[in-house]
Amino acid sequence: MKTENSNKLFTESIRYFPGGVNSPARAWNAVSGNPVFLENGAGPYVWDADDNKYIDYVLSWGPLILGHAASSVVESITSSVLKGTSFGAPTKTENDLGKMIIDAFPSIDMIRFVSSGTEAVMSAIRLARAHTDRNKIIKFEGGYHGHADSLLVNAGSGAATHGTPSSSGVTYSNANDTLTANYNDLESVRSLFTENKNEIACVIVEPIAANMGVIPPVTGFLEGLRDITTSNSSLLIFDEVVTGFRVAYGGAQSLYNIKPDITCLGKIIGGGLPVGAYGASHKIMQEVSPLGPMYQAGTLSGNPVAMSAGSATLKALQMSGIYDDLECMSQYLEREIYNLLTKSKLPVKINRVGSMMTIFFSESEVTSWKSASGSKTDIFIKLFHSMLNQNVYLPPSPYEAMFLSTEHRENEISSTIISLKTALET
Ligand code: HOZ
Repeated sequence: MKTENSNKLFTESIRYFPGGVNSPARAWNAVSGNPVFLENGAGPYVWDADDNKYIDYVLSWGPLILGHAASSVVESITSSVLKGTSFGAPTKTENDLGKMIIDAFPSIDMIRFVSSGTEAVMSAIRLARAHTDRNKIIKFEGGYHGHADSLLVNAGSGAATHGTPSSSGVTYSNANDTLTANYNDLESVRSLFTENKNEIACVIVEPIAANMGVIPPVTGFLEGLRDITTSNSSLLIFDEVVTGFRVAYGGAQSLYNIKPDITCLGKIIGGGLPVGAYGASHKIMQEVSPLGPMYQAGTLSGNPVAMSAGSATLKALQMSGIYDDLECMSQYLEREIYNLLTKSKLPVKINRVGSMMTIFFSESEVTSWKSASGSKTDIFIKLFHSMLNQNVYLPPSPYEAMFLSTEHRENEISSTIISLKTALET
């Protein structure tokens, strides 16, 4: 594979940006080697600076559920951009997308658009604190909710320990208000509530973990979180930045039939442009400025071009059968990968919900960060590079989700399988 141009660009970019990138996962530290620089995307494919063509299973880390440069999205962006790119004033485009999201999520009566998932989550935490007048929050080990200070906290070794910052620049007082429990372990949540009676503002959870690889909730986990938070007058926040409109039109909450108090969205609702949002009941959203005392603002919030990309994407997703079709293709890919890897005697567990999945090289089931981090990452790294050489672009980390779009058809899946066969033989 030719990589001359990508390498040249990387040599230049490390002079401009820390690690040569504007978001760390792109630097390929988890798989080593230089990242490829992408130039074009169309449907399920991307092309790099050396004109190598790949089947793309990253899809901008999730937003591109319709594939790259979907014509309805491009047309909508184009017609919006011709009318002006930003006003810093209300527009009809916000109403249109806002209504579509509120119709799709029964737990949301009102919504506030922001410009990224990080912003959505950071604001949702502030809202939970404002509403409950409490400071502490619970997150889960291995759960990633963007890079706001209070969420960049590691669990350490016990479920009931106070957090330690997992980034320099995060203060201990900030970390001390963030308690960490174990994903899929209700007992660890209950103990934190017992030890911090009447102090916990909220529990924030990815209802299907997607940032330690894909880890679905075990039966009863989300129901348990709902019960524990309700009985402690604490709020339940679902971070559906990845899962919203991905695993079902109404997100993971419709799939598992649980109503959180606050929902965070991002990725798909921006159709590939920068958008985030948080929404809740009327009662909770009354806290948000200018209605209430919780301040949060942004010049580019509800940007008309981004709103139009989101609306076009959601409109396309309303087409009947789309999620069944995604499920069918994803199931086919999972089955074929599983058969090939087990035939090669590799220890494999594939976690999949709809069109997002992670291949873990592990003997045991992967249900938490502990089991995810115990998987054999060296096998994944080798596979990542072999697949890249066969023109398949997997997420450059063993702890990320691979995504399918509506454009990943039999043709792409069977090419992926052929590539995997070759990768396993070499
Ligand atoms: N936080 C993203 C992965 N879950 C990576 C974002 C990026 O590098 O674009």
